[in-house]
Amino acid sequence: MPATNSDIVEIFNRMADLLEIGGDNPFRVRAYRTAAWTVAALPHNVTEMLARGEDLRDLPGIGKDLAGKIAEICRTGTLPDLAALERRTPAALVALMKTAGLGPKRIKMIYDQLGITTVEELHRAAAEGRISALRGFGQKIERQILEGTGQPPAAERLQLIWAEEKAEAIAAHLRGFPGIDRIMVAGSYRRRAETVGDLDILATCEAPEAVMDRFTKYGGVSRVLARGETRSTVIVSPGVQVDLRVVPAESFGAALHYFTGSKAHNIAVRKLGVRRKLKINEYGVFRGDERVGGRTEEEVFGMVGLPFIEPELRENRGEVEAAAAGRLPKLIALTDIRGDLHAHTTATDGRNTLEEMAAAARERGYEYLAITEHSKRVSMAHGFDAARLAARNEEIDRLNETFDGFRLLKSIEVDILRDGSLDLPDSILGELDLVVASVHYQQNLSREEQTGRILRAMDNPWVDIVGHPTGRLINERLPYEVDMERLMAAAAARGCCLELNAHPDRLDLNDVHCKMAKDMGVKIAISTDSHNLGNLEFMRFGVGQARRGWLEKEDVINTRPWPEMRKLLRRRK
Ligand code: DGT
Ligand code: CA
Ligand code: CA
Ligand code: ZN
Repeated sequence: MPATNSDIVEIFNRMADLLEIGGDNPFRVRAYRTAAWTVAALPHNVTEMLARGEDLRDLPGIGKDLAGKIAEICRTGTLPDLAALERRTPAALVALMKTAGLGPKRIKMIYDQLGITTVEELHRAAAEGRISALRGFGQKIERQILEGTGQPPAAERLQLIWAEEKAEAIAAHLRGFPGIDRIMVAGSYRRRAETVGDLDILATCEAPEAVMDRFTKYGGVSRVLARGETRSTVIVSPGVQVDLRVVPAESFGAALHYFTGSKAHNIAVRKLGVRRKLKINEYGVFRGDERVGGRTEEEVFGMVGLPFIEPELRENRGEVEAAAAGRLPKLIALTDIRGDLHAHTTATDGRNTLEEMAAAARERGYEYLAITEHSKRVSMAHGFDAARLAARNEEIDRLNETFDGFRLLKSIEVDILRDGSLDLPDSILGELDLVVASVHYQQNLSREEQTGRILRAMDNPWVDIVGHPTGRLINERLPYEVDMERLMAAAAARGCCLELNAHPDRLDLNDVHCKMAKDMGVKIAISTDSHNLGNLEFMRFGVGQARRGWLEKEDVINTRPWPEMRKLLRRRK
């Protein structure tokens, strides 16, 4: 069974967690995390790289030992070291770490000193004040446990990037099969939801039997749950369910509409049908017993008097009404993007040099790329002080001389300090092309404090964009407490933009916030937060999220050529 990159990432992260809980050497722990990060950011499938004879030791942070382990995972799908570690660690602790939002170090202490192994026990201990009594644990963590344990996602959903890797691999496996007509991945995946519960694939073909055979024999399948003539369900590692349904060509549009969902959207469309005495289901559109449509989705929409509604909008958040009124947004497309406004290089915590990042951006056809290194407060990332920033600016000026139709923008991702002041003086920020300001530390302030902090940062006239405005990490960290309504009202009043961070771990702003920004007149920058040149690809996730948030080309600043975008920046107003 060929391993995917996500398998490797998962195994390495799990190794790191378990080693950390076990109190292992921190360097070894970090080595696994770094390797997981490296693999996660690779634009290519590792199994294929190995098949081409590439040496994994050329990758950053991967030595002989880890390269051997990756090869082993690719060969067998598992790692014996992990199985051994799992036998030594209470499984409940690992689960606890995920649900409680605490790191492995703290979990280990809680386990060692209080013997806690379940979320319920943790909650009880926090309520009884036994957590804050531990050395190194404050009231804040106790409060966080009490407020947080109800919230984190119970069943972990697959992030869109990994769902995409699985979906595309399976679809390609099926497409290559003779007799297959059409393959479409429907469900939340087609709606570009930030996480996906399971994959729903539809096919039309001549010989359903043979296709089911092909599907259940796909190399990544770890279990076949059901195998029927027109429907099969399998599990592919790591525990992702995939449904394949074969439907007749005359039902394809109806089935595609039905299985793309969302359920709430389907219900709203079906209601319109009822008014016209039409029955709409996954087999077609019917008047009495007569099929009157369903070959295409356009036909389904058309029968109820609607134009085609893009999948990303199908959440029953007003799209049916907007479609009926002829007021659907003309959604932004990936090809509208002219540049990227958030990127790091080797000068701080990125993996590629300034020159390499510029070359990759130009190769994508971009007209500009903003280089936004961290500022000095983010010491872990070797953030810039004023002197290093000045030297970098000169370097950018020199490089820009050599480009035609492309420019690097002089920028910084300046840290918003605890009190809302910025990590670099105004005189320095004023010299740049644009400034992104982000919160990185003290993410657990009260709602009042956190909102006040970001509002104060926005008072600074040199802040053009607020980066990853809620700080959430999907499946990992909840957003910080912040009054988004006040933040957006302030952004609108000041002409400050908000970022839609396109990194698949972040997607921050989320879809609902994007729509809110549009409605409140706040402009958005869609940026990848690239830490290597492969990350520039993440733009597609940002655009997907933007489309879910009803954004049009005009709502997003980096759809404009630099001279025009520049005029939109707050510093030019
Ligand atoms: P997921 O998998 O949790 O990320 O979300 P979806 O939207 O892919 O949901 P899923 O896989 O349960 O079902 C796929 C689609 O099938 C769903 O979006 C709408 C449709 N569907 C499922 N159950 C029902 C239902 O009871 N009524 C209607 N109208 N549609 C349904
Ligand atoms: Ca699904
Ligand atoms: Ca499903
Ligand atoms: Zn960044």
